[in-house]
Amino acid sequence: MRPEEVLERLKTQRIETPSWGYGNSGTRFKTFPAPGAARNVWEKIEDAAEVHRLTGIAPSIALHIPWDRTEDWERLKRFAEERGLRIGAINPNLFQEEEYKLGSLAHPDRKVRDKAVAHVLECIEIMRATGSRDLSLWLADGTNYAGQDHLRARKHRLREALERVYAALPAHGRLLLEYKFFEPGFYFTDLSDWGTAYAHCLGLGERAQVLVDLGHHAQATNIEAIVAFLLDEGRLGGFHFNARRYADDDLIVGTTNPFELFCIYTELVQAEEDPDPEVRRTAQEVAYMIDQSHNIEPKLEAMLYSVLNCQEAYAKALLVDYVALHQAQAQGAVLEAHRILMEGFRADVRPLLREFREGLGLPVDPIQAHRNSGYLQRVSAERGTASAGGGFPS
Ligand code: PSV
Ligand code: MN
Ligand code: MN
Repeated sequence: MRPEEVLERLKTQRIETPSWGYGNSGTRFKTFPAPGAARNVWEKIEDAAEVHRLTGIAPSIALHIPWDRTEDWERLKRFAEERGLRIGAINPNLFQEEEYKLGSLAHPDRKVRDKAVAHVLECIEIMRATGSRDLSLWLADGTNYAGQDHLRARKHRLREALERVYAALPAHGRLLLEYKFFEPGFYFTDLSDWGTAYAHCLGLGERAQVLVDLGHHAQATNIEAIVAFLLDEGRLGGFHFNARRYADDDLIVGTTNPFELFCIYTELVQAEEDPDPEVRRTAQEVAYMIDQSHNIEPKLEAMLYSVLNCQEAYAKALLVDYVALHQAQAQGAVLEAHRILMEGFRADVRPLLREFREGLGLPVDPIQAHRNSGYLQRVSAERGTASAGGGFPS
């Protein structure tokens, strides 16, 4: 693709940032409090707006219920809109209540399953008020011991609960089903891989789609192949971008995994240009979201860095000569095909991205602009340093 076309395509890119990335969050060992970290959903929206102001491509924020609370969701929506933001995916929390010891939607006791479904239905009401399209569901459901529960019974309970959730979605709402290969159940996980999530989505209906979190795979899993398959089947709903060395590390996307991120984007670019309109439509509707937990790094810089890494990966993927690539593939020219792909990865897109930002009146170096802006000093003075103790934010 020519550089002018790349610049046009870059204008269409969108990355959603997560509210939980702006508050104090960390590991289960310790959360280090950060001066100026957002203390509530209003401050998280202010921070997300700052990331969007500096990058121009992060116009929405995902919420996590009940970590994010308000009595007035309409007001929150307006508050976001006044700052150029939209409320994005709503994430129910089905893992922090005492009752969920044996699971939530797959729990053996119907009363607990009903409680979990009721919470998700409450989140669907919030979606209506905030105008959110996506309900993003990750379950901590699983077991620790062989024989602890009946695996097929759990599958049936989960499906039944998901059917109740799916039936309650707003007309154009989507259910994004997230899988993770282990944790907190170490013997068995109810939604452990993309195939399980995909099978449930097929059983539910078209608006149930799979969410791919980069941290939720075993080492050496080929995530771009999963992405390609789901795109082709019309079931790739969205991403949770992050980086992992071991498992669900939730580090800044593109730090340890820039090549993985690039390869994922090459699949998306090819799908955006596919002759099949269904594949193109699936690619256009993918929700690109970040799911990171910043503990030792400055939170806004971490988020800026993540968004910019996605932008860089997309720009590189756009530069690949796919016509030549497909020709080489058809000829079985193994290393020529590889070389053509690598031309994109090796391209230095920094001058192009500077041009892109200049063209839109954005700072050419958003991280430096943030450091110079005085934003962190101002919010640190206003918000102070909130105490933080445990792993997950409360
Ligand atoms: C837990 O693994 C997790 O990191 C999932 O990725 C969710 O998306 C996220 O927490 C927020 O609930
Ligand atoms: Mn996730
Ligand atoms: Mn995770």
